[in-house]
Amino acid sequence: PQTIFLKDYEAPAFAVESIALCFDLREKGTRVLSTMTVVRQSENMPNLVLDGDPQMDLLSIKLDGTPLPAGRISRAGEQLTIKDMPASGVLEIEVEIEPQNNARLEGLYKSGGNFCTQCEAQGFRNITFFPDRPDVMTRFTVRIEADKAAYPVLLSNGNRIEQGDLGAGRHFAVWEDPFKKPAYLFALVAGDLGVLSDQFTTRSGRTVALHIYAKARDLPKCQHAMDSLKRAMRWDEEVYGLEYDLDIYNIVAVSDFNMGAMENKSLNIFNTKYVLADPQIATDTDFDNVEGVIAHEYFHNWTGNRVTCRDWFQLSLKEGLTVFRDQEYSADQASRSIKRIHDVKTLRAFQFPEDAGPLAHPIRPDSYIEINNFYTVTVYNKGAEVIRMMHRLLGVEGFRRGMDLYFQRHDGQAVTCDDFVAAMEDANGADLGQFRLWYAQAGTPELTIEDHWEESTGRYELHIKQSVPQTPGQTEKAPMHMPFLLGLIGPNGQEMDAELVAGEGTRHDAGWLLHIRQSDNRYQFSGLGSRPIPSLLRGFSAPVTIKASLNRADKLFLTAHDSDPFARWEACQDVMIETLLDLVKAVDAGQPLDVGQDLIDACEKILEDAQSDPAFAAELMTLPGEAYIGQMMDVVAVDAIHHARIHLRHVLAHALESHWRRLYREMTDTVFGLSPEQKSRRALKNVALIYLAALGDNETARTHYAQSNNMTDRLAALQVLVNGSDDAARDAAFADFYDRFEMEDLAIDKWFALQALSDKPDTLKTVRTLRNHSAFSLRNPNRLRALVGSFASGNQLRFHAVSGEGYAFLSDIVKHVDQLNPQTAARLVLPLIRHERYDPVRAGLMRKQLQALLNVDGLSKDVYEIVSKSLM
Ligand code: B3K
Ligand code: ZN
Repeated sequence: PQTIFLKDYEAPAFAVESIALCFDLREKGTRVLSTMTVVRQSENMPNLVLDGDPQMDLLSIKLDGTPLPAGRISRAGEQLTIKDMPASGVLEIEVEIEPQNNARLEGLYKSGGNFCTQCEAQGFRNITFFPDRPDVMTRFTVRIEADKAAYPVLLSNGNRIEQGDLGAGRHFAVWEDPFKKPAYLFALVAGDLGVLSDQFTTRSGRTVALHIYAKARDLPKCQHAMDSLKRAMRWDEEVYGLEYDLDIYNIVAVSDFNMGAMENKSLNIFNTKYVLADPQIATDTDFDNVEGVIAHEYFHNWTGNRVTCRDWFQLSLKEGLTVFRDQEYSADQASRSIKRIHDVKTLRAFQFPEDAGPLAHPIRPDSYIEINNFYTVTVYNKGAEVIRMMHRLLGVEGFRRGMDLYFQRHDGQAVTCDDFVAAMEDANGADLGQFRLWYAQAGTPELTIEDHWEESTGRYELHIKQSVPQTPGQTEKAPMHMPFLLGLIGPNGQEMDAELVAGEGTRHDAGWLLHIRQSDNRYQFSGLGSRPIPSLLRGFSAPVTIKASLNRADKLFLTAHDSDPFARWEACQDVMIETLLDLVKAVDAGQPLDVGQDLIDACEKILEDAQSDPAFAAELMTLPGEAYIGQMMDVVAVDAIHHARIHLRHVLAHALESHWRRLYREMTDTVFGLSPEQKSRRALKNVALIYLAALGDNETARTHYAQSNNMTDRLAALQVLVNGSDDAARDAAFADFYDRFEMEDLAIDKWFALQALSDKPDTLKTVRTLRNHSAFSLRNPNRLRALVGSFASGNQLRFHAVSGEGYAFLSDIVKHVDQLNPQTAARLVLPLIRHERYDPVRAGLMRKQLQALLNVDGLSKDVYEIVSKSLM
């Protein structure tokens, strides 16, 4: 397969002024007629090159009304070349495609009997021949013809300008999008769908009709998405002054979808997982995720659609920025600190390993084989951290000035990450020259921090060294520019007054904002009456790892006293990690396991104060996950990590038993509700449940399940039961759950996932059995992720069983899925690629499966790229 390089970018040779598409939707063989006006942009390129799936059946092609002779066209691979194209002309191309057989879920395909599309990144070329690149923007008019009974709803982008009957049971609709857009934002839906409708009045007084389409039986579950949409529309007006720009906003929920959702202009297509929510089928976390993704896709209307990417290497231009915007939106809805903790956990759990592994790439990659492989946590979440750092460096108002200038300059254009940074610089008179390295260098920077207190002078010095690790293809790294938020805390827990006498930084309401620019940075503070305890990297102000000389007592002091909630949580997690790593060593050495009374005391304090912010206490008391503990080790000690973690939980359960029993009682509400306070109490109650189960108390989980009236509680009980010793209770609960939710795909996904996540020794056997369950399908990405994804990426203990059977199971699934849906197969294979982190036996078994995959005939370039890079 061919590698595409950023350095080879060339502007398009032809522009497309407009395109009219006509879809004749059929059960077998759909015809698409496209009529486009093409205009030459560059004199020295006589040929017009269009992209198109090699499988696509080209029925006819005309230029200015005359069929093109065979000699004028040639087809090779994904390209159709029209030789000696005049300076402008009208091309008419008719193709036949087979959406009914499209298991890749890219282009036009069927889901639940309905037609829908997914065109980002390069799905439009499966629909017709077109310059399928984001810098070719054009005006779309779309006519859809279909059977009226089977597909009463016909949707595309923009406004519906015509509709009517065609006779013979068929009907049509014509949609026109007044905005120019790249082909990746094209969308079409034809189906039998119900609709929930509402409206929104923009601040300039325009009325926008809002519609959420879903299967009729799911409409009652769409209200939360609708409410979220309206809140997001208001938020973007208030925070960025950005209004919606069309009269209609449509969302369609489909159950077969490779990703979460897609921001097609005025016709978002969503995975049902991020639309449907009611307390019976969705957990509190699901509610939050729906709200976040609805907001994300809405925010893309400006950051993505009005201003789009010049080429796919610039993907973070829209994704990093839009993730940052949705994170901030969610932070404004309930708890800012908990949102930050969750976002950092995601970054550490998924992006840090990616950045330290064989697929490490900068947020603006230099090359790719398959662009779908670059919709990564690096491009999205590290991309959002990079935006967040600019927000921090320029301040709220400075950032807003930069955004305003960005839209003023680039509305309607396809631009680059550099254009974004330039707007931020020019609006603020700032120099982000060194900062731009974040776009080019991969790898998570490592900070090593030492401090020095001089009693006699009252001076405190912080010495921060940074190094950026080597990553594939990047051996030389330069130091980066980053904001480092620091607090200096006195013995009474108060922020200390001080003066910065050496080093670059400013006072900030949340502490000191230090600038790190060099490999070696020194900051000196004077005017201190006693040694401060440093609160480091408050709010996680840069996406880095830290090694600091803080001792355990300092960290526990911060756990109790830091006024920055993120730093408090971080200090507590740090002590837990330290404890867990000691326990791992003790397990391995067969020594007695000691937790340390100081940690128990700190936890007791947390539980005593838990009432004031139950969700925060729940976060503090949630132990770091097994995979994250593994990241802290040179070689992942799969089994010892599991034992150490169980042990720590057991100790904290016993030592604090009376608190757990009290909180379990106090946090139980009689009436269910979704207010932030009620969700917060539920979170702590369900953490208490986990600790009570660790006491060997099976009864509480059984009762918890039986009495639950919502999915959050029900799932919490199942999670405990699936790992517990009470097999009868577990089987009864799982059987009850299945019967109760048999018709609810999203709930059944949870049923598959929970069983795959069990720490029981026979989990792989269960997973194999579930693979043959009648409700399992290799064609549905949600189901695959629920069973296979959960097992391979969420169950370190059982997936990494030293027998290698977990690896063999995964590679077999990947091989089968790849023949249907390469994009999803390439994601499923990821848990195999970090073999260098495991002991030689496991690493060898992992490589053996990767090698076997490489030898598969007809392997997709998606899987090929991931697997081959992981073996380099
Ligand atoms: N932009 C889409 C992702 C499309 C995925 C293509 N493989 C979703 C989003 O980030 O909003
Ligand atoms: Zn996005």
